[in-house]
Amino acid sequence: MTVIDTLLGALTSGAVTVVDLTAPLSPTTPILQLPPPFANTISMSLEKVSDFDEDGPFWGWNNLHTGEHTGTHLDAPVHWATGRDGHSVDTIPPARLVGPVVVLDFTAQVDADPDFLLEPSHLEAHVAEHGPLPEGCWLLFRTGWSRFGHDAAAFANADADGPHTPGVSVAGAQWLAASPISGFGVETVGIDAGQAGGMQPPFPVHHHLLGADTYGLTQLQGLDRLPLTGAMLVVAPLPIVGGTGSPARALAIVPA
Ligand code: 23J
Ligand code: MN
Repeated sequence: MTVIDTLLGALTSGAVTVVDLTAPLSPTTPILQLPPPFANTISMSLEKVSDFDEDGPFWGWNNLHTGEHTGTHLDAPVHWATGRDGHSVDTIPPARLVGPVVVLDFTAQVDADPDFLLEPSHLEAHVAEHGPLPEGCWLLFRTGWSRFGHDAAAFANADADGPHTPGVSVAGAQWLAASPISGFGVETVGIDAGQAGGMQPPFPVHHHLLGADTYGLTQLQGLDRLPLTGAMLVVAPLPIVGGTGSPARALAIVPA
């Protein structure tokens, strides 16, 4: 029995299950809306090429129109000024896209304060309780925010000051960039907090993590179906040559 035989046997027997953490990708998938003067990406859409009609009597297919950073997506280092000499999404080593999962559950704190920020003290408390973050893990920030994913206004939670969604402080981002994680995953539209444009540096999670060859993963759902430790993540972005990111499937392998 190889280790793969053991895993496949566990999948067949139900001893492990596959949990899809990916949000549905459609024209109503929420996308980031940066304020003027910044430009924004397009929403996802399908353009019909044929639908079992005169343009293709036995087949249906579409052209796909989308931004790179739409829905559940991976942020590659070249997305940010600090990582622009680093990996684009096609050159990320595949082994970095598979790893152990560590879930940080801050659902209660975010329910009380949508602008909640993860601080080094929260991360240190996690380590004190559960041990050090394993090399190459994917740290997933569970906030409950995915429950707003069907409603773009609720998901953005914006007022005159901009969006109010949870994230990470500047010091927290520095802490994560110095940790051995492969990536940081969130339930929100981006890896930074809604108010992160006003931080110093702006968007500190993008700044520090992408500058440290650590990847971002957004708009996850179903994190409540994961144990805090013990699951494995497989992230599959498209190998867009030179791409700054890609819509991705995120699958967790979870012990039953
Ligand atoms: C560009 C500028 C700011 C942000 C973002 C993109 C994202 O969230 C993203 O999807 O990478 S905050
Ligand atoms: Mn992105």
